[in-house]
Amino acid sequence: CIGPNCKAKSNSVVNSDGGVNDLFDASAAPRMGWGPVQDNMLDRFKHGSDRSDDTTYPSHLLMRWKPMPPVREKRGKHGEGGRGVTMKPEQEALMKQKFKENQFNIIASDMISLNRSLQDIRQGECKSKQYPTLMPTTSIVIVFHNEAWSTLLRTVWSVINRSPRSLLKEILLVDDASERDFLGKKLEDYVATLPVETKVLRTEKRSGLIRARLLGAKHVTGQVITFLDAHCECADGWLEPLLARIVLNRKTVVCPVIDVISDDTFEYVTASDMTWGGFNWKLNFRWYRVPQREMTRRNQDRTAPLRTPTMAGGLFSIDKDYFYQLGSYDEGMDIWGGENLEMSFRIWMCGGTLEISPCSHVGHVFRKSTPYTFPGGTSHIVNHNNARLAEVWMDEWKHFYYAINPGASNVEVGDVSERLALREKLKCKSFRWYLENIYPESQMPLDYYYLGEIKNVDSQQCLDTMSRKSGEKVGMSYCHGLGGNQVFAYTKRSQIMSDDNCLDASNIVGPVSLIRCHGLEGNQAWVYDSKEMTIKHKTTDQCLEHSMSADQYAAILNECDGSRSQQWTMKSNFHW
Ligand code: LR7
Ligand code: MN
Repeated sequence: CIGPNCKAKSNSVVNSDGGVNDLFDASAAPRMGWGPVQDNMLDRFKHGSDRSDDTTYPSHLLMRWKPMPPVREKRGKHGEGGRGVTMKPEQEALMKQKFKENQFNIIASDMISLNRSLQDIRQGECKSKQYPTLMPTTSIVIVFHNEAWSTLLRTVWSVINRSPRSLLKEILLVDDASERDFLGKKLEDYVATLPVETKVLRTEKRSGLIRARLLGAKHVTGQVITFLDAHCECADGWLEPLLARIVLNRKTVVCPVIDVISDDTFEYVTASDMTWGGFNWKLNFRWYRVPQREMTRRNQDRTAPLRTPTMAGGLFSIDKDYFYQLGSYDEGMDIWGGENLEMSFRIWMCGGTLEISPCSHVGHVFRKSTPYTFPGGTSHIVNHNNARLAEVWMDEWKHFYYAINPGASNVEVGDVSERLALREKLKCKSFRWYLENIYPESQMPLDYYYLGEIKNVDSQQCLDTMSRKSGEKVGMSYCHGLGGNQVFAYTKRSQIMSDDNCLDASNIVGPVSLIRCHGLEGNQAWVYDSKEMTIKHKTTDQCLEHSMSADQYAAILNECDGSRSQQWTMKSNFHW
């Protein structure tokens, strides 16, 4: 992620503890030669499922395949086995200077073979999993704008080297109006020499990644579309687990675990398989820890597919017909952002399933900022895309987005009538259904009394997060009436929250703080009495007070005394 407020994925290591195999045994699958299979042969693939027929994969579209042998380590070369590159001190200056061009260390990347080997980092159980003998083919779609040569081609080679050849229909590289010479004819000449059919498509003008992907999808001749970013490395056995889920249910969209390729050394670092995708009020995609609830559903099996509320957006496989049936992408979205949550909500609300397959691993170079331009301005574009997503899919919860990000209420959303018609046509469920059934852990409160500013009657100042982090005290400041840091929700679970932080009085003396909401009441439970205008802390029965004496910018807890400094209004003076 490179958007505003982006936090790069943290490095962590996979623990390998296994469980029961979720996929069926391929030895039980029908044995036959190449070519079409009969419908009844596929019945074997469906046992134990309660799917309706439109999720069944058409059997004549399936292929036999065999796994690829691992890429051998090239001795003495840089970065082999996924190791990082150590730079000589005299290279540092040049490295720093060139870092800006891609927002990663291009010198390190250029030192590493396009065919470099990686450690087989899969959990033990994954290595012995059996996949269906017959699976659909896939086309790989990689969009890019001004990507570096070595990262782009290493992505391509990792696909070629680690995907079963009979399942790999073609690779489509979509150049989104890059301005780098080597991405022109040189790239076309190079791909002509590759052992797998690879095409370069070009958008006429800068289209953004969403429309570039749509152009790529149009040219796909395989059965499944697999999207990748242009700076990835696919690990051993990455493709089979993705396609296997789609054979079982055509309406499953599957993501790999996204490992971290260091933007500095290009070391390949395994990511945790215990994280899934969520989002916050600002509609940023975020990684969160997989809750116990989902582990229970998976029988504690860490190799079983993980149902994730949202996906990061760049790396996933989807059946081609399902992609279009589901409404592909919103063409009104520009450059970068929003399409990942838009598609995630759409998949779940309209009858599909979104998963992460813990046995599939693909590395991605996570960058701390964006190297390319956003014509029209980064925040304008991201706000525009997110507003479209909020207007079409989020029902009343769109207000949380506009409240915390007031800049978005003024951007032009454009015409969303086609997307609303799509939601109607597909008979999609409500956002409430999504929050209740798919993402109850979300920080979007299901039921709430109030969303707006909380103003002290005495000082006429407002509670303000001051953009502080979890654990710090809540601020008080002049009520600006713009929302943002002064927006709080008072929920039916008695929380007073701003995004994922809750007003918390764990310090009985001293200022009240903002701490990550835990949903367990305790120090985070408050009762607003609209007659007395008090905000009472449930467990201590004390009142929230704007203290002018000790620290005039702090809110504290004190014995309730009916004073004006303990009176608060929850009245919105702004419109979203
Ligand atoms: O105008 C553009 N045209 C493009 O073709 C802008 C970008 N692109 C290409 C770009 O070259 C790259 O290949 O689009 C791809 C994604 O852009 P990145 O790599 O600059 O951004 P990112 O890695 O932060 O993108 C993440 O969020 C995006 C939101 O729109 C997309 O969903 C990306 O696919 C997504 N990447 C991933 O999910 C990989 C894991 C990152 C995380 C979290
Ligand atoms: Mn990327």
